[in-house]
Amino acid sequence: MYRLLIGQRSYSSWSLRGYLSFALFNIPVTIQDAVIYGPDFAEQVAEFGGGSTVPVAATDDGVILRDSLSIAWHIADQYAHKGVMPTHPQKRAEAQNLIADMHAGYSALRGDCPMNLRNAWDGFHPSAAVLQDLAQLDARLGAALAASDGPFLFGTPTLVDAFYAPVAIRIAGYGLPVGDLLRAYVNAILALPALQSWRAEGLAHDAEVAFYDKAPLHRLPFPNRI
Ligand SMILES: N[C@@H](CCC(=O)N[C@@H](CS)C(=O)NCC(=O)O)C(=O)O
Repeated sequence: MYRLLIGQRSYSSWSLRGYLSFALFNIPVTIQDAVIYGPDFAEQVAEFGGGSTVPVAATDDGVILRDSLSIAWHIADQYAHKGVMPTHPQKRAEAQNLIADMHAGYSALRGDCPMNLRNAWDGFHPSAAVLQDLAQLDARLGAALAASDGPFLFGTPTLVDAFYAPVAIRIAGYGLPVGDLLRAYVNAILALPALQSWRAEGLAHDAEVAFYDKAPLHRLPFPNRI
């Protein structure tokens, strides 16, 4: 049985990736909540066996996974039979490339458009660097979606979708310009029951954090589809 330490569901994009790495494949996991930047955060993460960030996953027999990427690797190793990654060698290599892209890159998009499942924002103007990230996303995710015919990057949900769900949320929340294939993908991600229940829990329990407020942009309800 797995335990997973996460930050606030409304805001913690890496926690969401960790959670979906279990939930998309119905792998049982018990969630423990931490408040990022709260007074006990560092202690909670250390007690759980992590480093300094969430998510952290643990098993009763002493396995500790202290990064979203190591969680994904572990799931790919242990649950291959659940179709968590493509098996065709070229598709699998591209799936690994896409996960690596997400873990290491898209820093302008991540920095300028923090994930926020509580509100959307009207009138956001992406910088040139964000537009460059979006162009790369359109090209790389668009190629995967065209090859698989959707609705997910490799047809059925895989770990790659766990990694890109927070990007779909940013596209929806900041009204970012993307092509038709990516728009349809955003809607497929927003309709995932695992994401909807995650969002509902966050709305019910998370306190609003001022850092994520994009005023003077106009606040809108977060959309169910774009
Ligand atoms: N490389 C880490 C990044 C995780 C990360 O930055 N998590 C954020 C929450 S979304 C965090 O814990 N921030 C707290 C901090 O940096 O002190 C991973 O992929 O797991």
